[in-house]
Amino acid sequence: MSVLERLTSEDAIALEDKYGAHNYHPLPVVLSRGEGVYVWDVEGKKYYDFLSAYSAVNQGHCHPKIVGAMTAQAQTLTLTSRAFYNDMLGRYEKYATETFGFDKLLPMNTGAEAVETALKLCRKWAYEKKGIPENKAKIVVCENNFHGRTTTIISFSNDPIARKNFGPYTDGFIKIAYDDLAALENTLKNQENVAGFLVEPIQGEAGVYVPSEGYLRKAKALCEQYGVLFIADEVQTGIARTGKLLAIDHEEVKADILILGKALSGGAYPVSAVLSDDAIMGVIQPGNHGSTFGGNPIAAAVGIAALEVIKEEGLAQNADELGELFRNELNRYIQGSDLVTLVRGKGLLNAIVINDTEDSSTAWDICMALKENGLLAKPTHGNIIRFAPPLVMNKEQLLDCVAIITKTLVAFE
Ligand code: IF1
Repeated sequence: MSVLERLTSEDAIALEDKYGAHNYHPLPVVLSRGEGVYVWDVEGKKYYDFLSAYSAVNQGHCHPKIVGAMTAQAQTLTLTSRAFYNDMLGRYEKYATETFGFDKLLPMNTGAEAVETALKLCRKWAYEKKGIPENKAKIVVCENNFHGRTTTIISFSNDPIARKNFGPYTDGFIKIAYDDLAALENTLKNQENVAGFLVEPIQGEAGVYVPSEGYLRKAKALCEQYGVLFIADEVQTGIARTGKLLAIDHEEVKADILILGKALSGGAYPVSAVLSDDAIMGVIQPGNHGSTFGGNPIAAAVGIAALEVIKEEGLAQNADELGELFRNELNRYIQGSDLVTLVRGKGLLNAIVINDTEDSSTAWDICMALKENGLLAKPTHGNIIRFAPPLVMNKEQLLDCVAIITKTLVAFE
């Protein structure tokens, strides 16, 4: 078989099964094309994408402006490393820091790399600015967090599947309950050497847990009170997904360290970033941190285009309006349902909770039926299905998706 020979779904799945590590259990659909809110499988069946690659494709699949910027740059200069300057990085850094309101940006590639960068930055600031004794810094994190898959990040995960048999683990993290201000205040008051608080503004993987109104604002105030850095992981919730440019914008909170990824590139290329002001980012000196691809010209060109699309197409506003419509429509369905107990979310980051046990296959079975009915979604944990379409969706398409979802759910009632 030639590498580019047309494959059936079955062939493609068999190839991955034989030659690929089994680190995922994908829904049995093999995609070969994407455009806007749609994807097609190798047999040509069309689907609504209701996952958006976990909120990386907020601008829609293969957005012409983003793809255009990427292909133009790819034919000009792809990678210089940071041993030399390039003519795209500074432009991107200026545009992105002005967009999010920070002095400086440290460019990386994946979300986990950006989270690791933020942890290193927080610790270095703690030793050199706050005066915490070296190697004593602690960073507060939340139970049921998801921040990536590196050894340090899974060291503070409580998901046994993500964590077990990857030890020994990195020290220096304190876990507290999410959306619990008393737990945060007690920790900041009683624990020595706390350097930062790392938090997802909405816990995505845990099942789209939206914290209580005011949690983020009061958490930031507690961090200020105790001289601790508020570190917002907006890899999944950022870039207009929740109806504002950032999820913390709903509470007018400015992070001390902001972590971005995924839709920072519209899903076209790995682009992530850590943003902070000079008083914090200034502790990073040449040789302290870096990456071969971090800040490469293609990433810079794609990052600019991806952010311009968000602004030019008013995608935050659209996510806000369509998210409201989606939850209202699903809530109407839930009134008469024994199967679905709850819909929750913000903007176009939503989830439904299925009235079954965590280890039941119901959520998976519903996603398989949704696939047959032309909509792709995947359970997060057990009995929770995340719904996160591209933010370029229009009202007619959303209502079409609501019809598909409710028609599918009815068959399981
Ligand atoms: C997988 C989850 C979502 C993230 C937040 C950092 C990262 C992620 C808030 C790391 C990445 C991805 C990773 C992917 C599936 C997906 C995911 F299910 F894993 F948890 F979205 F919820 N912070 N999330 O959500 O970014 O290094 O992946 O670029 O690993 O299975 P990354």
